[in-house]
Amino acid sequence: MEFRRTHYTTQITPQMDTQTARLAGWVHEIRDLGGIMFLILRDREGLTQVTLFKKTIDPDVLQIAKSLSRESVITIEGVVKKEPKAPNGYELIPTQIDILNPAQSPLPMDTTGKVDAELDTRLDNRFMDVRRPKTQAVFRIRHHMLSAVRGFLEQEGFIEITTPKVVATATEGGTALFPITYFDTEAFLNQSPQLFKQIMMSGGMDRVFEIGAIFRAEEHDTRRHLNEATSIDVEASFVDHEDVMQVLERLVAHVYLTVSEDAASSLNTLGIELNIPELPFKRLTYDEAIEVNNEHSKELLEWGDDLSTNAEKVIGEVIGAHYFIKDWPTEIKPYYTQPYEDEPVITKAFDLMHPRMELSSGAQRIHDYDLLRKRIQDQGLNPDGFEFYLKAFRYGIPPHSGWGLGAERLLMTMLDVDNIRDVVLFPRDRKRVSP
Ligand code: AMO
Repeated sequence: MEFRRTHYTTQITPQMDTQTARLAGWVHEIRDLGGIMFLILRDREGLTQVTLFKKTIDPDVLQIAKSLSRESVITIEGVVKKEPKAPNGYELIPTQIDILNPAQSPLPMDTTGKVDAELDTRLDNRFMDVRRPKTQAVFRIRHHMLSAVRGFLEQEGFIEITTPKVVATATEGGTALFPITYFDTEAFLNQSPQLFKQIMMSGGMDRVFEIGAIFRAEEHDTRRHLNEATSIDVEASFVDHEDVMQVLERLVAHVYLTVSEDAASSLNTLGIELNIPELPFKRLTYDEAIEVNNEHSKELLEWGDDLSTNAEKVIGEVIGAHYFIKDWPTEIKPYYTQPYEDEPVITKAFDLMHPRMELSSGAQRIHDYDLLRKRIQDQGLNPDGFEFYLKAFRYGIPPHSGWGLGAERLLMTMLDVDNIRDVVLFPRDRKRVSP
């Protein structure tokens, strides 16, 4: 039996009335109503109603149809019939059904969306969960989102790089590392491509980006943290933090617009209409953010405090749209951020916020070797471990700036998804390393 993709129809329209079509896919549902039987076939384009009139159908075809179990993989050849009452305005009257691979029963979970499954059941059976049109829509949108990111950055002159995920040192002081055994030495899973993307600025690559995994060994169990996340990282030379903030806000707006056009049918499956964020995003200084919090919240913050989850929520509600918080206290931002020359207690760092959560952090970076070495020491880190990085600062590195944007957070806020695990195929969290 042949089953090459080219042999099958991918899109049937009512205009194909009376023509022969061949479909390949999964048995989504079977409804036997006595004189008539409906078989709903699911393929990458969606659902097709296959109608078997028991009086006129070939008995062999009927027998196969009756033997089908849900989620079996089949091919169907039949005649397209315009039928205004069918979901897509047509139905298929089968002349042949072949079973390519029967599915066992009972199924580990329902694929029709009629029976709700717990998140854990869905994640344990992700292969089957992705067969659900709504789940699949999320991952199709994720594809379009990443493709829009690549398209935008390429247009802006950025070059895509890939950097090691197995490393010898921590990048982001403050967040925990996953140690691994690397032959006869200890290594770690990288928390961020930060050091490598900065080294590339010394390499004269000027504008680079990476879309890759970052690993954070924090033990949180929240709806917006993963232990393995996807970061969209950007670094550019001869620009300051304000310049890369503009790149970032334009990227976000571009992604929303492109996804709304390119992923229209998946958005439709989810019943979502995207509102394209308006530019420019509001910019609050850290001081203003603290003020907004203290005006609207019972949990008061003092200068120098990091913003709590509650503060993010309070400020997010007041602003009601994407916004930046910039000019942070130097002490609570990583060693590589550039303090203001005239007021070094404040640094040229920013966060991009969605009303629900932080989406991105970035900064102008220190490019002066001595200052960078000192800042590493000030934060209680040993500069010797950073020699491979510091070396790139001794032989001519331009002023540069960049940011890291959480791909999952961008997607979950765009689609108003509650739990970050719903926008990752195989999430890694405190309790889950499989599948
Ligand atoms: P930061 O640590 O703020 O900055 O990370 C950048 C963005 O990555 C996402 N993110 C996460 N998403 C899900 N689960 C996590 N555990 C998680 N950790 C981070 C967030 C966050 O805003 N090197 C800097 C970036 C830079 O300055 O270029 C960095 O890693 O959306």
